[in-house]
Amino acid sequence: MSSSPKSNSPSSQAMAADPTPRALAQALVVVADFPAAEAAVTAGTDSARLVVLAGQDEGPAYAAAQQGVAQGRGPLPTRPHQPPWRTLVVIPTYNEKDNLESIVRAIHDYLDTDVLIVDDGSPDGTGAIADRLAAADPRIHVLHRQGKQGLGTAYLAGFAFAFERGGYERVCEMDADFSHAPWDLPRLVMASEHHELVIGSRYVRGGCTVGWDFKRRMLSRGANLYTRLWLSSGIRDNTAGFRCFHTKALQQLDLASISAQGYAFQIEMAFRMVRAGFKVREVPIHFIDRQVGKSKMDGKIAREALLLVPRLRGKVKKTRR
Ligand SMILES: Nc1nc2c(ncn2[C@@H]2O[C@H](COP(=O)(O)OP(=O)(O)O)[C@@H](O)[C@H]2O)c(=O)[nH]1
Ligand SMILES: [Mg+2]
Repeated sequence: MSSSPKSNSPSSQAMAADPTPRALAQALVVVADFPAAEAAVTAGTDSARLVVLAGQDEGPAYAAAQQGVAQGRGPLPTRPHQPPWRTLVVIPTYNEKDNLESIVRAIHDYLDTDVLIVDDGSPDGTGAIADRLAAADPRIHVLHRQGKQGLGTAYLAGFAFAFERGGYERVCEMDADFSHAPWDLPRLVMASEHHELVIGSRYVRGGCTVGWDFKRRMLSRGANLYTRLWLSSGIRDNTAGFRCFHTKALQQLDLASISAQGYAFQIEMAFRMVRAGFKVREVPIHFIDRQVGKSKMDGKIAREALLLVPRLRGKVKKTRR
C-alpha cells in the first residue's frame, strides 16, 4: 500500500455531489495505513477528518467515518482497530462524571483494548459510573483509591496493575476529558513497534493546542522550554499526558523512586526513559481543551515541576543498554 494520501477516495465523489465550501472544508482524507496517517498529520491534516483504512474496505470505511463525524464522534472506523500488542489504557479520573462513560465508549469505538480507570474517590460519583462500566464489559477495570492523591501515583498504580495482571505488552496514558482524541489512540499505539515510548505531541510539526487561553498556552510552552533547557533530552513535548509505553521498558525503570505528581511526573517519566536508553518517538496530535468539567491544574503543580526539573539530571542516572 502506498504511504501517501489517496486521491481517488470517495471524498471526491462527495464533493462532486455537494460542492459547497462547507462540504469541501469538511471533506475527509483517506490514507492507507497508520504511517501514512502520521505523515498526513505532520503535513497539516487534522486527524479528526482522517480515514485510516488499515485493512478496512474504502467505501464502507469512508461511510462510517462520515457518519461518525456527522454525529460528533469523529472519523469512526467500521470496526475498532485491533492492536498487534495486548494493550491497557490507563485513565486517571477525578470528578469526570460527565466524561467517563463517553470517553470509554469512544476508546472502544476506535481500539479494541483493555481500559483501567483509576479513580480517587471522586465526590461527583465518577467511581460508581466506573463500576457500572466495568460490570458490563470484561475489558474495563477499576481501581478505587481513597481521596485525591495526584496524577503521578494514579499512573504508578495503573502500571502496577498492568505488571500484576501480566500479559499487557503496552500501557497507555490518556486523560478522561477528550483533550486526547480517541481517534488518535490507534495511531499512538501503532507507532510503538520500535519505540519504547510514544508521545502524542503538541510541539512537533503538525501538532497544536486548540482552545487554550494565552496564559495556559504560555504555561505549557514555558514548562517545555524550561525542561528542554535543563535536560536537553531531545523531547519537545515533555509534559504531554497522552503516551504509549512498552510494559517491559516500564518494568526496568526504578518507579519506586518517583515522587512527582503533576506535569513533573510526565517530565520525569520521559527523562527516565531516555536515560535508561530507550527510544522515544513523538507523533503530532491536536490537543483540544476540555469541553466538560474542570481542569485540576494549579499553581502547586507548576511549582513542583519548576523545582524538580533542575534536580533530575543528578537524580536519574544513565544506564547502558
Ligand atoms: N485519579 C486521579 N486523577 C486525576 C487527578 N488529578 C487529575 N486527574 C485526572 O487526570 C486527567 C488530566 O487532568 P486535567 O485536570 O484534565 O489536567 P489538564 O489537562 O492539565 O488541565 C483527567 O482525566 C483528570 O480527571 C488525581 O489527583 N487523581
Ligand atoms: Mg485536561
